[in-house]
Amino acid sequence: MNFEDYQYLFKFVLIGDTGVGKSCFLSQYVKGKFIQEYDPTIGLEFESKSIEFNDGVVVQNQLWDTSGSSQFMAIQKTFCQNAAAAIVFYKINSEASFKSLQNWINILKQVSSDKIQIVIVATNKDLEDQRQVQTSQGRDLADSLEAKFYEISNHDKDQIDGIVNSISYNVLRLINSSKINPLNTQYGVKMSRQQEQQYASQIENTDEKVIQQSPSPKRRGSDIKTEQNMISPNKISASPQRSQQEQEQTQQNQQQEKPKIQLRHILIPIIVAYVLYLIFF
Ligand SMILES: Nc1nc2c(ncn2[C@@H]2O[C@H](COP(=O)(O)OP(=O)(O)OP(=O)(O)O)[C@@H](O)[C@H]2O)c(=O)[nH]1
Ligand SMILES: [Mg+2]
Repeated sequence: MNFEDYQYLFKFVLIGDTGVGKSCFLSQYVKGKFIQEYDPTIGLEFESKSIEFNDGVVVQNQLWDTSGSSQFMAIQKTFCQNAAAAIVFYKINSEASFKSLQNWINILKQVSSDKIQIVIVATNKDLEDQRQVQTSQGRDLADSLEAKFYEISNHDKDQIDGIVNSISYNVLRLINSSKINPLNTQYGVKMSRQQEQQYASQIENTDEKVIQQSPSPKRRGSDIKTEQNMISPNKISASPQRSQQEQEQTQQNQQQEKPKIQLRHILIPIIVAYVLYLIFF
C-alpha cells in the first residue's frame, strides 16, 4: 500500500499504567502477534494499519503507544493533545491500574479536544482467577464518562480488531455528520491530499448551492414584499383618495341638496299656509 492509499488517517493514543498490555494490544492489532515477554516501552512508539469499510472508504489507523511510566508524562500529554481517540487500559488483576484510570482520564480532559473518543479496555481477561476489579466497576466508570467499555484478553486478536475498527467507524461517522472538521488537526484526523481536494470542492459546491439557493427564496420573498409594498401603498393610498373624493362629492351633494331640502321644507308650508289663508279668509 502506498503512503497515501487511504482517504483518512486517524490518530489514536494508547494510555494506562505500565504493564497493562498496551504494546501487546498494538502488536496483536498490527502484526497478529502476542508478546509474551514484557518489554517496557521507552517513551513512544507507533504503528499503522489500514482498513477498508464497506463503502470503499480506506482509513489508516495510526496507533501511538506511550510508556505508562510517569517519567514520560510530558510525552503522554503531548500525544493526547491531538488524538481522535484514546484507548485507556487497566488490567482486571490490578486494582492499582484501575485506580490510576481516573488520573489518565484527567490528563485527557486537560489536553484533548472535546470530540475525543474515549474507550476503556480492561486486559488480562484470561486471568479470571486473579481478578481484582469487577466488570461492573469498569462498566460503571465507562458509563460515567460516556465511554465504550471492553474486557479482553490480548490473546484474542479478533476482539482487538473489532475494537479498533469500531473506533474508526465512529470517528468516520463524526466526520460524515460534520461533528468533526477533518481539516482541523486538533481532532486527530488527517485527509489524503486527494480526499482533501475532494472535500474542499464538496464544501465549495455546498457553499455555491447555498449562495445560489438561499438568495432565491429571499429574492422571491423580497420580490413579493416589494410587489406588496408597490401595490399596497397604491391600494392603501388609492382607497382613501377615492373615499376622500367620494366624501367630498357627497359633502358637496349634501351641501347642494341640503339648502334645497331646507327651502322646500320652508316654502311648502308657507305656500300651503298662504293657500289655506286665501281659502278661509
Ligand atoms: N495473560 C495475559 N497477559 C497479558 C495480557 N496483555 C498483556 N499481557 C502481558 O503483560 C505484559 C506487559 O504487557 P505490555 O503490553 O508490554 O504492557 P504495556 O502496557 O505496554 O507496558 P509499558 O510499555 O511499560 O507501559 C507482557 O508480558 C504481556 O505478555 C493479557 O491480556 N493476558
Ligand atoms: Mg508498552
